[in-house]
Amino acid sequence: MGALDDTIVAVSTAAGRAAIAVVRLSGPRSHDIARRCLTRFPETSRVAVLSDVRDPLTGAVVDRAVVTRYDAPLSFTGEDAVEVSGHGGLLSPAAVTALLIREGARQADPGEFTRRALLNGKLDLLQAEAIASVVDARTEAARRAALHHADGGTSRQILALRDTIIELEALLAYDIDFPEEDDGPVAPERVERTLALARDQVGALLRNVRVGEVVREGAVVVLAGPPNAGKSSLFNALLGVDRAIVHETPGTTRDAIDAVIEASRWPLRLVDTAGLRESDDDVERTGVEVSRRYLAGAHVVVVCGVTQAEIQFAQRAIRTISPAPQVAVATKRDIAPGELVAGAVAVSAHRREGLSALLDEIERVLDEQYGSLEPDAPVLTRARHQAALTEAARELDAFAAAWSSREIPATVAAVPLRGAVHALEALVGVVDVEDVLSRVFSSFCVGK
Ligand SMILES: Nc1nc2c(ncn2[C@@H]2O[C@H](COP(=O)(O)OP(=O)(O)OP(=O)(O)O)[C@@H](O)[C@H]2O)c(=O)[nH]1
Ligand SMILES: [Mg+2]
Repeated sequence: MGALDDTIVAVSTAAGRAAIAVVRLSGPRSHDIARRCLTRFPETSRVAVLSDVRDPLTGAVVDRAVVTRYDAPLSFTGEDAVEVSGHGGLLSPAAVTALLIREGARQADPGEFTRRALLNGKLDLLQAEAIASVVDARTEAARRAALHHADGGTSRQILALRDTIIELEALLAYDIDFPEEDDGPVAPERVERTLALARDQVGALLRNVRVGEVVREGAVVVLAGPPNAGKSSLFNALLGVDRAIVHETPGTTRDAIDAVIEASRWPLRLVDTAGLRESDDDVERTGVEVSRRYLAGAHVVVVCGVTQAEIQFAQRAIRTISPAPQVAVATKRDIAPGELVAGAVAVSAHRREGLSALLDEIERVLDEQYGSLEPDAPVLTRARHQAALTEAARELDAFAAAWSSREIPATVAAVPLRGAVHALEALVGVVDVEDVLSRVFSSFCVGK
């Protein structure tokens, strides 16, 4: 990763056929370089002008673009910057970029713009990651959670937790400084109260990591049951399009297919699977194996069947494969209307009946498992977040054990608290975390 004193350039929009492509230039020489290659350069910051992009050596016009100038520190990166919004497609943005590189800019590494924003104090690490997450979000809930990070809300909550732990350290330090007083100047209950508060906060954040996975990928909702139960028909009905093949022949579905739908609160990744049964057909057997794998990783299993006996048999069989909570569904209610199946949601894929009742039930089960999804809760989604919070929780546990034994001097007992503070600071990125940065930014897109 280059130094901050060079000027970087990259196409910030996706490659391909498009009306506009934005070429971004950032760094101390960005204005100079752009000025040389443009017939008109904006005179003031944050003002756009229409200009030709022209090769200063040959005089050839490379593109026509709307150019915006940004003066440090009022830019995304905090540096002098220029955005050239020219024609899209594969050739124009590449030609503009090549010209700017020839004139002294350097091709940016993935995420390098955001990295500079971070190093210039425009963002913290959680916010920087959140920007990538907003771009990558595949579910509405993931997008909302990422926006909350990007806005700094999550960072503030984590820093508040860090402050609680620092307060704890301060209480202990006070205790250490005045040991001669009988019970110490700080009531032990006060230390314990603050510790309990910190542990609660870490616990709540850690629980949200589990939710985070679900929010990012969608809760895996596997439709399972015997062949011909109407699973693929239900999958299509819930999706609103015919994706899965439906046929009267049992054993139609061989491969699992999935699709994400937005229910009212949770994003759901519906998976249609092969009907569970012993089969002599190799392909079908492989399909059943795939079903088993999906079942093992399911958050909720929707157990489909036409009769009570069929559903119960499938429920028992699935319980041996998957610990996930089950929602029983009695299918094809249009042809078996009289037959009520106790405890099952009645649906008809053909008539599109019972579908919202089924979605409600799935969401109720998810609420029960993960707590209801609040739009503004700090949802941490990455393995890095989980590792840092687990570390903080472990350090707090270590302190709690040392403190409650009362045999260890407060100075020594307090050591793990520093560890907890460091873990949280690394999470938000307020300390020097060069290696963390490199890992985080390696997954960014170029031009971001
Ligand atoms: N009347 C009625 N028939 C249905 C309904 N849902 C499915 N069927 C019929 O039941 C048969 C099997 O449906 P599928 O959706 O392919 O069943 P499946 O569970 O995916 O079957 P496999 O993939 O073979 O395991 C087809 O002939 C469907 O038209 C329904 O709601 N009402
Ligand atoms: Mg099927």
